[in-house]
Amino acid sequence: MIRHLKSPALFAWIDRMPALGTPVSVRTFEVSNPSTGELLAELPDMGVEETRSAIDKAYDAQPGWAALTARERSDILWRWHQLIVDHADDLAAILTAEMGKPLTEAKSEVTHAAAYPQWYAEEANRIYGETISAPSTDRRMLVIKQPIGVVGTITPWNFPASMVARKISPALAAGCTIVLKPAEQTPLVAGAMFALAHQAGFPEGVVNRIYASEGDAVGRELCSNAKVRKISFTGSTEVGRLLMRQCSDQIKKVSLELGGNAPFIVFDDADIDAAVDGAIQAKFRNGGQTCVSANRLYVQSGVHDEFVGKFAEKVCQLSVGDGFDPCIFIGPLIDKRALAKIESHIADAIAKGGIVRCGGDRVGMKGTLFQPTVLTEVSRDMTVAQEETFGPLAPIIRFEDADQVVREANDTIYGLAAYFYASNLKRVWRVAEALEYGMVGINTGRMSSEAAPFGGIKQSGIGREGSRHGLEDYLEMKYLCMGGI
Ligand code: TXE
Repeated sequence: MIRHLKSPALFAWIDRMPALGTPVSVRTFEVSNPSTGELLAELPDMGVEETRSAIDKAYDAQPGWAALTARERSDILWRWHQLIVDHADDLAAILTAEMGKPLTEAKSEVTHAAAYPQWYAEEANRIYGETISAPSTDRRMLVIKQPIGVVGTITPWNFPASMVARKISPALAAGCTIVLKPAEQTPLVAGAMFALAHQAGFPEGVVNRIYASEGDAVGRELCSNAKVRKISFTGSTEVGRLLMRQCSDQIKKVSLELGGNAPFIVFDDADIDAAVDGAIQAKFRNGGQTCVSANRLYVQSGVHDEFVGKFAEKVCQLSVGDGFDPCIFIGPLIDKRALAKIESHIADAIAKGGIVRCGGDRVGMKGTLFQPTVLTEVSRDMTVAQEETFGPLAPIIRFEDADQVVREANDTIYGLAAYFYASNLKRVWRVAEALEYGMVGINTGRMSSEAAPFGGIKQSGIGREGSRHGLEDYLEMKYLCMGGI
């Protein structure tokens, strides 16, 4: 069913599905390979009842999990990390089969995923409170940190392994228990990661999952059930807004990692070859289907033609195809809707004067393969400059004025990631500080790391994932004051 799987046992949990959720829905949904359309698995389509039952289990298990020592929680996270590393090849093969990304990219995603339980196994031992100098001698005042409780998490399809690890590792390290619903397009690698978590020894009820063909019913239950104390979501801004509204009745905490519209600015003092390579990384990694994908490439007039020439030449050589083909750089788009979106962005740009420098078409009629595409003469009124394309399309906008370009780059509802290439130190500092984004890549097209706080401002989200800041998002602060001393 899935090619190149060394250990089919990693897939065996699918056969055991009926035993995992109670009660089990009689409805099912299909998971297929977006490159070929091949059916990979059929999973039970769970709903409100199964979600409620998973929440109950997580709720009952939470006090016991929080009562373990940090070292005990850490040891289990370490084992999970090691199991992910040991099964990296198989996890990558499952990921490529259901999502389509090239196998080498899938492998590096799994390695990245494994880094989160490792990082938070260490961080679990560093949850500190504080003591406060009391204003009177008969008092003692301090702050302690405690786990929030049950966390409901919903993950997307674009990084189906690392999103699971990035969300649940800090929650588990903090002493929270979780209920997770992976994206309907990519539940298989998430299921395999859970099978390994089970093997690692998380106690019954600590890690719970729900498989569903859509997010609406499960999401509503997670938001409205009072036993869930926090929602952590990665996906579209539209669904993030909806979840926030649904959480408002109970003032439930939310962490949201939503859409972006990342500018990638090349100033005239940049190293152009480095900027070309950085732009290829920032634009075409994961076929452009990342929330930090360079969505608008601004290139200063003096270096515009040189940049466009070198960039288009390299982009034309990026091969597209089945993720299992070792020669390809870009896999398929996730579905037909994504294909329609990229085509409509290109058509709109051409109608308004945009020029296709390379690509611009589908590859074959089966599946959802699309050529890596470079558009020039792009202007701000084009949809491609306003909306996240989420595909292998690089629109290039020429600019003259360095101050004006920063204002334009900031003129969006989003604020997740921005990139720029420059060498003048004064410019580097000024631009880095002026960009209204949660993350800024300076002379690099790649910046995700378990050691760094990932997240956005404005309508790109709330909260941070990764680093010590990611752990704080799963802890409540409690002030203790003792009198009569
Ligand atoms: O996202 P959705 P989609 C952006 C990107 C992309 C667009 C649409 O621009 O083109 O969103 O992608 C669950 N209640 N990003 O449609 O719908 C769903 O089941 C609760 C950015 O895939 O937000 C899945 O698990 N949950 C991004 C998850 O939300 C609901 C990653 C994401 O699906 C729900 C993906 C509901 N009503 C897309 N509706 C990023 N930030 O990296 C859906 N879901």
